[in-house]
Amino acid sequence: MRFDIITIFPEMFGGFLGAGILGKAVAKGLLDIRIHDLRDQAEGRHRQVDDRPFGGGEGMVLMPGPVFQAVEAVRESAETPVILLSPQGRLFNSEMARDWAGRRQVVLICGRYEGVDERVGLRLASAEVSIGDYVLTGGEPAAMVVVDAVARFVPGVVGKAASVAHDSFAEGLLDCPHYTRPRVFRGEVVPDVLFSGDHARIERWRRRQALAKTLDRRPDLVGRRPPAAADRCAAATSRRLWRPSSPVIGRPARIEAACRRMTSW
Ligand code: 9D3
Repeated sequence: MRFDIITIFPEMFGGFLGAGILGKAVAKGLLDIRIHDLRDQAEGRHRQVDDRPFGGGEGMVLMPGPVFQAVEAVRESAETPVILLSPQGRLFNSEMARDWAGRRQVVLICGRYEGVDERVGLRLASAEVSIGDYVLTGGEPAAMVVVDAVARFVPGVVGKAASVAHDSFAEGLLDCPHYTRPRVFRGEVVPDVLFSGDHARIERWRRRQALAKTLDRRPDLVGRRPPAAADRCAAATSRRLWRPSSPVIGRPARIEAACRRMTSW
């Protein structure tokens, strides 16, 4: 799969592409990640890619010309998703990552300054995406986040050990706690159940911990996921907050109430 990233700071991507799981995938030829300097598309002696906003105001706006040129020079087909990274975008999520991982090519445009000419988002990009409610200095770190999350869904990029299908967001829950040696660390002990050798009990414990952590920290995730018998069971065995017969989905108010009542399991 091929990524084309359009940026005015190509040097930011060096370390990101050279190391770790992504570096290995690039070396194996599973990913082809190309960085393009927007200034290569600029005209004139000053290689200008930004200008002052019409109507007045602070800062500079990326001009549409160089951005359109850059995208049109790299896109292989009209089907290629063209993603504008911007604070005004829709929130990036796992479904978008999975969708884009199924494409031959994805083009990413990194925003900067006070913004990008509106016609880029309107007529060139197929999606405008933000990675969260915090202000970055530019779209480059956001592009790295998107590439990383998309790449994980490309077959062969992630090994069995970190199996994509079993990952927490795929199941709609946060991960359960993990422990390793030593058994006692600075007075904190590893839960006994993990030494019981009873794999069914350990699985139930992990499931319940994952559910408890999710309800505590990310109740928004619980409302979205499909009902699973195992979770109704786990919930019922811990505090009877939910009866085994009560469907988990479609009742956000009920889930909210359960979350508020629950402090610990
Ligand atoms: C003055 C108003 N600001 C908009 C909130 C201007 C502005 C701030 C930061 C314009 C661009 C940026 C740079 N950020 C991104 O390009 C960006 C971003 C982000 O800041 N947060 C979360 N996701 C993203 S994706 C691209």
